Amino acid sequence: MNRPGTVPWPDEVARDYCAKGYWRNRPLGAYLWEWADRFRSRTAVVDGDHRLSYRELAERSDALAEGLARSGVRKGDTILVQLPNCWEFVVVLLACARLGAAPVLALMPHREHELSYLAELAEVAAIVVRDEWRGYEHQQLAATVAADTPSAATVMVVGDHVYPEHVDLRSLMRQADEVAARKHRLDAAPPDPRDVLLFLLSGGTTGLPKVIARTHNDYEYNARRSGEVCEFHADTVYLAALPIAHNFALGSPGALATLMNGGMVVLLPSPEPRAAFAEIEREQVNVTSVVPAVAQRWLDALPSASDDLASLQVIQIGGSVLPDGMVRSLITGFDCQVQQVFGMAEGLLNYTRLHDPYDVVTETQGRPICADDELLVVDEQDSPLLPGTPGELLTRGPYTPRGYFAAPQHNARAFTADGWYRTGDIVRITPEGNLSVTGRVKDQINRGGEKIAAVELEDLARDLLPQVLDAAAVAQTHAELGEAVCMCVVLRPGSELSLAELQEAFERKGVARFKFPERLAIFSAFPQTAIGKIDKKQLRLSVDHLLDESFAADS
Ligand code: OOB
Repeated sequence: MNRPGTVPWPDEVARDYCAKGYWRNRPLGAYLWEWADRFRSRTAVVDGDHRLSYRELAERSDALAEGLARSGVRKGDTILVQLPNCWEFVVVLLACARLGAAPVLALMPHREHELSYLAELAEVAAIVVRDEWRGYEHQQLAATVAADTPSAATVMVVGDHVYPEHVDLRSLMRQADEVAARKHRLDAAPPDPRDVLLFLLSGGTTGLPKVIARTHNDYEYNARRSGEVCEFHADTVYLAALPIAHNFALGSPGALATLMNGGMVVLLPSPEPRAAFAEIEREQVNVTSVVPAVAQRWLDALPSASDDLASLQVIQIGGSVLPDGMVRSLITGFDCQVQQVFGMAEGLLNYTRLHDPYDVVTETQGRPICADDELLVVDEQDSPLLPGTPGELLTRGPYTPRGYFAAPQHNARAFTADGWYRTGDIVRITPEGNLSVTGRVKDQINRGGEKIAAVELEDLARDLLPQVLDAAAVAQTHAELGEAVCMCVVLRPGSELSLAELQEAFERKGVARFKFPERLAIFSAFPQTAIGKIDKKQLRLSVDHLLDESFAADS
């Protein structure tokens, strides 16, 4: 079964992935009761003082699956989900998997601009949100988005203050009786394992975030194989401090591989070091994943921390380029092993292995998880380069879909005719087969691991501010985040613009805050390349140079 808008793997390739055992042709929900029967009263999920055993997780997920169905959500439907790291997130995800409804995993900072676009693109049947989060009324936001969505989505809310016209999601999870009969009913109508399990968001390089349809088959393999490579087991205690709506903490190996192995998932709503360290001690966490910006905050907080962090055995780090020496600092600072991870929501995952030599762990971003992950390093004309030469990485494989959801025009550029995904990353492959990420060709800003398409910001600046003649968003080197957004503009003659005005315009439009430009640079004209395009390399250099000068002036 193929949903409209998805791009399936060719039949013969799919058959090969099944024959090789990568794809097991079972929906993810089919595993839920297997876990429950094997791991029973062991704790599956910890969220503050709330603990769910494996059995409770299965019972609640089934209850919610039927509750969703009673509220009008059907197999094959799509749901927009915007939840922080909380136990309800896990139940919603598994309930959707049982029912065969696919969640689009939005991030907490997303606002009307992003959510309306996603709701319309995916024609969602429901929108699941928290009532309120960090002082922001998500329930109100969801109501606004639902009212604008042609598919007339039902709003479903997790929280204590659910409006009467909305569905109280927690109450749907609370049907304790009828466990066996309900299980039987859901088992009798399983979703097709080739159908979409969930939709992940890509930072993308054009317009708003692209949506990636991950199937039951491919994402189950993504998590299972990652768990094997990272040696997850029944005593794994995984701290999800990064958003689990993101592929890294969700399934690479993340929360899902922990559950597959009978371990315990500890959820935290933020990676803030004090809370994270306290939780590591309290729950005896032994593995976690961070992006470099978070790792730096943890390293900075370490000298003044009094928590006992001895349980922590492995820190996985990835999502953006690491500053020199960071892996070494983590190994010594936390007295633990480090794994570098170079992954993407589009699929391909690379890890350094726990038994790799020190140099491989500190200097490379590891190697793929599957023998059938195909890698090609090419030049600007798509010609393969000699081994060891840096170039753009193209990839295909059993968990790298062949196209973005409902984006045929973009797919024509982002994928080759024979299905290779253009990662936009510049890599070098060592003789031992490890990858080293040396740069990128995609026009993106990687703000502490959050990817932002430059074009999206440029379109916003031009559309929202009449005084902007031309706009170019570039990454500006940032001490903590690695990169931050700098908006370069050329203004109409005689007009003015301040950073505050620019940010206010973004705020009014309902753009996620992490995309707000943190710096404004006004140019009389942009530098151009030989073929007349804006020379972003040059712009980036001049922006960083301006910054250096202002630092010099300050000191
Ligand atoms: C992860 O996924 P996404 O989809 O947010 O971002 C993917 C992109 C990559 O194409 C690359 O540009 C960058 O993020 N990236 C890295 C990196 N890991 C990701 N750049 C340099 N070094 C690394 N180690 O970011 C993601 C997904 C699953 C696991 C880990 C990260």
